[in-house]
Amino acid sequence: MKVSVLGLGYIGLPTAAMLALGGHEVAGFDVSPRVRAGLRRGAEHVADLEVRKLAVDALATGRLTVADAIDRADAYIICVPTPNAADGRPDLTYVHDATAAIAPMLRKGNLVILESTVPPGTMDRVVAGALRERGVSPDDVLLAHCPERVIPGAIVRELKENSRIMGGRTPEAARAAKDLYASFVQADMFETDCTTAELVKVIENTFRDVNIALANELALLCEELGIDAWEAISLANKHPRVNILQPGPGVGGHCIPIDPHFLADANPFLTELIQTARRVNARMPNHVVRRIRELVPEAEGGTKIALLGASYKANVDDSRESPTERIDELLREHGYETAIYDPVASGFKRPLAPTLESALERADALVLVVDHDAFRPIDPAAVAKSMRGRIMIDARNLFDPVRWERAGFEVHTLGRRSDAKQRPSQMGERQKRVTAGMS
Ligand code: SAJ
Repeated sequence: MKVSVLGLGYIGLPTAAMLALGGHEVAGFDVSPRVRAGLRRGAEHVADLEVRKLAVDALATGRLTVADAIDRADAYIICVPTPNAADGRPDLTYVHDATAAIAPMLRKGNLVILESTVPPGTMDRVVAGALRERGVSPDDVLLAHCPERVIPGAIVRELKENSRIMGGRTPEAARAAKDLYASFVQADMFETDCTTAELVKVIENTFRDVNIALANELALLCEELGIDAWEAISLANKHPRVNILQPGPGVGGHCIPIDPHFLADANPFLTELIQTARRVNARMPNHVVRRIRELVPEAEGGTKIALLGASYKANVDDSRESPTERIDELLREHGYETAIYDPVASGFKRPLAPTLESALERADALVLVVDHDAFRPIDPAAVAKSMRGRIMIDARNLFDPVRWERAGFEVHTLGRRSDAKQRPSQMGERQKRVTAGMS
């Protein structure tokens, strides 16, 4: 089959490569000349080395080509971003424009697949709508929504091994999409309608956001109660039907903090739990900063905090919506000097420290924000030599507290505080009344 893939980002590129390796003739197009040029130079701009190798292998077959314009094909796959606009509502401009761009090329019976995550109803309103605007009847083509499910960090494996939801505007469209993806998906592919597929994708990420919010709320509560949240959650997870995720300094990335808004936006009155979870997670950077301020009160100036990690999660380079960005912003608003070290991240809004030592120099406290594997071997004795202060705050429970204490550090971990009973309660009067009313 001749396939055109629009958008060669973290989903479009590996999908195009998989299809080419599976025997299809694939023309990949991206609006960014930088991306097209990078691909032609051996995908050197791709940080994920497995994806880079997959792309290089596919290009070597000659069946994957990088196109400077959208070409006619039998099937079109749209993999473009769906960010949140400034008003917090989903921005579907890229989806609309990509559909409008292929409209003049479409012939009867062509397959058009949208992979991007979108609010329920988008296939009907935006995709079919854009075709109608360009004089193409959506009934003349096969429209399907096949939302991506891969997790950054394991994209190549998950593309093959994860089951998929194939949402067709008609059953024929779902089947056609399934036949195309059968060239690389080794797991089940479930056929449904477009709108259900749209909802399912957003439910998946919302489930994760709500689960992490529970972990974060428990971490805050455990800090109040003087209980170790990490131990408590891991013991609760010994129950065969409990699986709580991990607390942390916030929920970042371009999916989980955004997709729940697609549901909340559909009906703000029926999505209280979803919105609360979003608020709990969005406030975690403030909590981390509150703990830093308790431990290292900002002096007249010159109080320096070293932050470890800038990407949105462990072992990925992507820094979009990274909790570090908010923590750094808040610290600087409070007058702290900050330095951020991350050997993995790219595209962070501020310049990063070139070395760990330069970030630690004169630092009064060290805060671990991202649990990269590259941070595990850090030697606390060497850190102590570079720093001015002896405070280490671990927001991911990565470091061994005993080792750090032995090196002379005062260790603090998110979700755990040994001084809970001695310090005045953090609960405000209103919170106390609410709690009293509950008992
Ligand atoms: N996080 C925690 N605690 C946890 C797990 C994650 O605080 O226990 C934080 C991470 O540090 C990160 C954020 O949540 O800041 C999101 O990371 P993630 O690993 O949970 O998810 P993503 O955004 O990398 O990928 C998700 C995946 N969705 C689900 O697992 C339901 C992936 O399968 C999707 O394809 C992807 O979103 C997407 O593109 O939609």
